[in-house]
Amino acid sequence: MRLSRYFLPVLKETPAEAQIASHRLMLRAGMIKQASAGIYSWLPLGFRVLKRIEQIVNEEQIRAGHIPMLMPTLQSADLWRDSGRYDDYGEEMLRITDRHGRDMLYGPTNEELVTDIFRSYVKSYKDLPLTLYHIQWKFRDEIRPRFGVMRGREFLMKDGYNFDLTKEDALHAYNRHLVAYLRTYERMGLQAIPMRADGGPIGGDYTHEFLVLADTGESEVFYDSQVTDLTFGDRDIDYDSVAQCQGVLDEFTSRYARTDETHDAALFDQVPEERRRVARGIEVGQIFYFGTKYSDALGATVINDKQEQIPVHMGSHGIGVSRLLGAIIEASHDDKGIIWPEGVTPFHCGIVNLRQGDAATDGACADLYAALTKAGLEPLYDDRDERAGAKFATMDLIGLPWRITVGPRGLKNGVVELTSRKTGESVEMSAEDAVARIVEIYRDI
Ligand code: 5CA
Repeated sequence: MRLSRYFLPVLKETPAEAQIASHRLMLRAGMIKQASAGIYSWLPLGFRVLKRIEQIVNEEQIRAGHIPMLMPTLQSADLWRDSGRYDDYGEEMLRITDRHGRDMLYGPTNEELVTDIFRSYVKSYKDLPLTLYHIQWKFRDEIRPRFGVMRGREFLMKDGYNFDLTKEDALHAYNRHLVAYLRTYERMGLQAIPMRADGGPIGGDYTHEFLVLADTGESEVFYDSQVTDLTFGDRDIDYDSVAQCQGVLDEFTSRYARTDETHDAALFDQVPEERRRVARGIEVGQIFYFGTKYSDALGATVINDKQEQIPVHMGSHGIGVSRLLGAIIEASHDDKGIIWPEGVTPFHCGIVNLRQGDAATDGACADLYAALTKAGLEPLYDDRDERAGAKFATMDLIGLPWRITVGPRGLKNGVVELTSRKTGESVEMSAEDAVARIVEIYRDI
């Protein structure tokens, strides 16, 4: 993409309404624009990152054997009356009446709808296990939407639902989700720690939240510092292996790590004092096992091998897709702007032309652009007629991990400059080497 033809409305001023870095930077980098309280338009740069995050979530869900689909945002109130949640959900639910006077709602989550789909088609234990998921907009009429996409009213969520014959099978599905989530967050450059939590309006008493540690997080968390040493890395997991998935769950959840809702001071005291931590975190996902709560209420049963009709065991599993942008920026920025991890960056690298209009630099930039594009990468080429300082400031603000700077002086010596946004380090090399280096960096991402 050429910046001169793109739509990147960066702001010079720091927006007064933004209290935390990620919100400020998303506004300044022209990623989002508030449409009304807690509701945002995703401008092209923000939309790109959102799509990358969705793609990683999709890839990891499919790898775990979960099946993508799409359910609507608007739902009929009837199903929610059957489950008993129509009244329970309270004022957070946006209720709508259609022209025929029918009660509708903008879905805050999808347990009812997916259970209805399940009960309409699945009749036999032979069709289990089954996990369906979608990535869809949700609406929760939060009393205090704040921090930009972090606590929105309209937000994008991946929500998945497992249907299993037995509790053991459903717990395997739970563990599978935990593994898939660990992989998902790590690919985004995040450490998200599973912590025992509370079921809230979704229900169930077996649930973990995934928290990214950050001073600006809304949740208070208590943990054994050893949990921060754990990484999933590139281990190969067989998602069908009950033992392997259970092993990962045990490894990642055996040390004390809880949100304030389930914090147990007596248990926490058993952690050696030098390892006890009290901090804040951003909840980027949550997994639940809630047994037969919805299948009992909505009649989701299957016939087992003894010809008995039994309710299925279920769980639901959510990732805050739009919230993740905020969480990633909170975890990765400096005073100049965002520092995107390579896994989610909106463009793979920037190209800065220091003398726009000069035949040699224009030509070298065009060649670089073509070579990167040919290699399957998406560069953002700043071809505007601007001062170098302004171009660098824009690149630093929008946070592309790599920048290639092309100027007349370097070209005379046959070199361009490759700069890491993270370390600020610059290395001179030939344009071909710079392309090869970038290709190499993104090879396994
Ligand atoms: N049905 C279950 C799991 S599919 C569910 O709704 N879980 S949840 O309530 O925990 O939401 C899943 C994730 O969505 C949360 O972990 C959080 O990351 C994100 N989320 C929840 N509320 C908001 C909000 N108001 N703004 C942005 N993200 C949110």
